[in-house]
Amino acid sequence: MMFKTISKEQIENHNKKNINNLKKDYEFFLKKTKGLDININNIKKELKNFSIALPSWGLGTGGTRFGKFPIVGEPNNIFEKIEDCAVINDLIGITNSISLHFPWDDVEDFKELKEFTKSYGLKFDAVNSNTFEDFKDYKHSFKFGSLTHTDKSIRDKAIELNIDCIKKGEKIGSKALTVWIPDGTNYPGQQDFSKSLDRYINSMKKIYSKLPSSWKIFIEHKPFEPAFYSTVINDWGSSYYCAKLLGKKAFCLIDLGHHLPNTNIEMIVSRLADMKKLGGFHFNDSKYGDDDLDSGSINPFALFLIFNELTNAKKNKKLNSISYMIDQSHNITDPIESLIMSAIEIQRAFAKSLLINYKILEKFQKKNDAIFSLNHLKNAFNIDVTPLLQMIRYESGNVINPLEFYRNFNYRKKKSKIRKKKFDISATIL
Ligand SMILES: [Mn+2]
Repeated sequence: MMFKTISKEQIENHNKKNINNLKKDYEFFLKKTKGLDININNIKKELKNFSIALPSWGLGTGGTRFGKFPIVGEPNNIFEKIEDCAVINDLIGITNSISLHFPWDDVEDFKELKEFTKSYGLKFDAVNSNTFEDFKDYKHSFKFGSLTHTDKSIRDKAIELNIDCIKKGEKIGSKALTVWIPDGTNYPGQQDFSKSLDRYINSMKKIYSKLPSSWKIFIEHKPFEPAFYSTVINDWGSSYYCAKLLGKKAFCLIDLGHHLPNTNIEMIVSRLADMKKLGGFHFNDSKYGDDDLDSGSINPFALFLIFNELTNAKKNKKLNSISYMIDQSHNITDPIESLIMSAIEIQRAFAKSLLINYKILEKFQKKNDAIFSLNHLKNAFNIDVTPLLQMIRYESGNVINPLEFYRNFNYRKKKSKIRKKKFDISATIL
């Protein structure tokens, strides 16, 4: 933590006011977990090593196809977004990396960007390629697809764009490229499913051949939107097939919202972990589809079940190193507040999974005791780990109550005096 915007003193003052209450709550938490046969210091260590990357595109107010509602003091460029990321990380301490999206986050001087980011104690996670829209200077169009386009010259443009992302990523110290393509069809018969997939694989092979040896490539699947009849990489099966064909550096990325309602995502997590092809996550939550709602805001139990699979796979030595990233759109909130809450919700689900005793669970499973198996999971899920997470933040020099601190800090108001106004219409103060 570099504490450039928030001073250490401000954090200490906040913590001084809250530490006595926290100590009482933490005592209670320790009492509650006493009978669980867990090592709290090991759990703390695991939680302190856990980090989640923030999405650069989640720092500005998002929007829907219906419009955007700006707020005062919102960031105008990637440098200002990094300032905002640093505020989040200074408060919660578990988000020290940022995932960029190109060409959205293009800058003239990547060295300057890297240095600037480092000066805030932050680094870069996977870079993302955007082949889902056309930009002004394009002489081609991705309207009918990118890596799978029927026209080779357009496929070449999409390949080039992805290779360009790798080059930019190398300049900023990134180690992975996430590829999500919008390619697919809106009408039956519009494309040949099989030929589209062949074109995807051939295009991806060309990108893969340009990956530096220490890099990974993540394949992100999605069943619909903007193509509403079919997508080329529609599910984890297609994603796994392509990752397997490409080679050792290719992995599958699970975006929670990229599944049809009620899909058993935790089971997909387990399968991909077993197959050694689970590479990363885009966390968010959804009620209907790719809603990009805040992580854990709709179904925290489902999030917990995902971490149950991850923790179990790790215990069984089946888990690769995973890139944890957030992918959300914040339409009516201050993105900083949404991201603080979301990162903590993800950390919370992970923490609860660490309270599961897999030896006990296995005993119930062997006896086919459905109720006590479920009850064992529910017990872990129902324990309030808030004091544990607060204590970790306190011990790491972060803030006991980050949302409360941030509200009182008046960050947006302060920034509105420095940052130039992006919109003519009056922006709201949250
Ligand atoms: Mn995503």
